[in-house]
Amino acid sequence: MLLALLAFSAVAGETVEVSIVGYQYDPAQVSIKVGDSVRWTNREKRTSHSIVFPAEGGLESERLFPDESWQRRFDHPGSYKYQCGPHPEMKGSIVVSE
Ligand SMILES: [Cu+2]
Repeated sequence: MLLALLAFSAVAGETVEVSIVGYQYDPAQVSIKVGDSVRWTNREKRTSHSIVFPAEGGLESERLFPDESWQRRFDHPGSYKYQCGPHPEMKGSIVVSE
């Protein structure tokens, strides 16, 4: 039981916020630790966006309409580049370290 609690606390990371506004991810570059999460929130007035990870078979969030959020936890170190589905010129990256 105690071991289970310790294991849970070890993987319960922080959540970093990224806003989507003006056809940009803000901040576009984020550095986190393994086990942390990133939450993207669409702050536009009327445009929808998504988050796509091309290196992972095109893993994509749902389309986010204004004020909607999507989050993903990162359990492995690495550099994760992403872009917007409908606007591929919108780019960002997450660097995950041990
Ligand atoms: Cu977009």
